[in-house]
Amino acid sequence: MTFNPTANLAASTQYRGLVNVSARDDSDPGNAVGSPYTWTFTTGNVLDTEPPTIAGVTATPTTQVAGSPLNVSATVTDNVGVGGVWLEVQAPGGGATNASMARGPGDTYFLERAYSTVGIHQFTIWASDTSNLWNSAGGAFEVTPANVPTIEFAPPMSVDLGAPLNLTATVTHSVAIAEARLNFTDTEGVNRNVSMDSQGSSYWHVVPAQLRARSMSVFVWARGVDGNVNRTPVRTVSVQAPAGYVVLYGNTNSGWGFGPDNLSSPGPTVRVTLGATVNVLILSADRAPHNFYVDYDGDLVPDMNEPKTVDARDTGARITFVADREGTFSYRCEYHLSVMVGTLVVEPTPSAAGFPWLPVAVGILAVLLAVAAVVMIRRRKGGRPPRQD
Ligand SMILES: [Cu+2]
Repeated sequence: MTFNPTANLAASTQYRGLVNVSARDDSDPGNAVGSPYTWTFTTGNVLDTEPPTIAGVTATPTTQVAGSPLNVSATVTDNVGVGGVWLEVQAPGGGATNASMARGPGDTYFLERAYSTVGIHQFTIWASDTSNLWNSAGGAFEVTPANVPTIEFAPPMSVDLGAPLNLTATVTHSVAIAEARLNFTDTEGVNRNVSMDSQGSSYWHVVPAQLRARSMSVFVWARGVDGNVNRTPVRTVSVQAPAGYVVLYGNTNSGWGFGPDNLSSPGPTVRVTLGATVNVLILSADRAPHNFYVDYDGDLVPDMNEPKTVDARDTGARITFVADREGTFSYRCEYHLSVMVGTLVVEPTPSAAGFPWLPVAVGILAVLLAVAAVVMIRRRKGGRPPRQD
């Protein structure tokens, strides 16, 4: 009996053959088989020469924003058996990763992960079979910059001592902004992270007035409703005394001082010259209300003609006045008259003090007149025609 399968049998597989009683022998009309005949056989371990087949190579999506998941998959089959499947990815600008792909439905293999490097990524799927025969197939995908909020933030280079600082930013995104925060380290070294107020795409936060002439560091952070976040670089804002101002710090119990750490009672003596324009900035070192006035007449009451600031508390208070009378006076805080007191000395100007402006001026005038007279005499002599008589 000859047995001819209509298709190739698989290797290393047991098969069962069956001849039933309808079978006849070669005679005419043919003798039936006495009883059914069954046998089994196992195919041999043939030499595998076919590597795996890789089809349906797909990157999903083909363009993905940085940091979001991207799936690479393919259908891998083999005439005997698939040994393993790997994904090798070349990052733009160099560097490669190689990782095993997992078995999915049917004959699919996949690897899902996020890529951070922006640009075209070339990849190769490597597949081996159980006979260690290899095949590969290539593809590519693109990673684009993450879709994150845009933050425009340009804080000023400096802010005055005692002045609040309104920091503003414009924050936009392809989807709505969920939150924008201001992170700042104040001049005391305290770091704060506060939610910014907003209207439309405008965001702001008012940083309290600072008492120390130091730098603050600030940056803005924003998050979209899609969860994507962005932040600005750290910027520096220096806190400075306003130009031309005498800065006085006041404290209920310690008096006055030129700095927050050197307060005394009586406070420091302020010296100005007669006729000078005097600019004073006072800062409340204890955040209690204080003011500053010059008690010209010494009656312990700020009078109409005496320079006086509004109250300084969370922000500083300023005043500009002309030192229009010579003498030694007290400056005070009207709420803490005895502790918060100091001396203002209005000194005579150098001219009034001794330099002999009047004699010198008269002398210079006399010299000028003399020179002018000589010049005129010479011109008259030179300009006259020679006499003919
Ligand atoms: Cu006071």
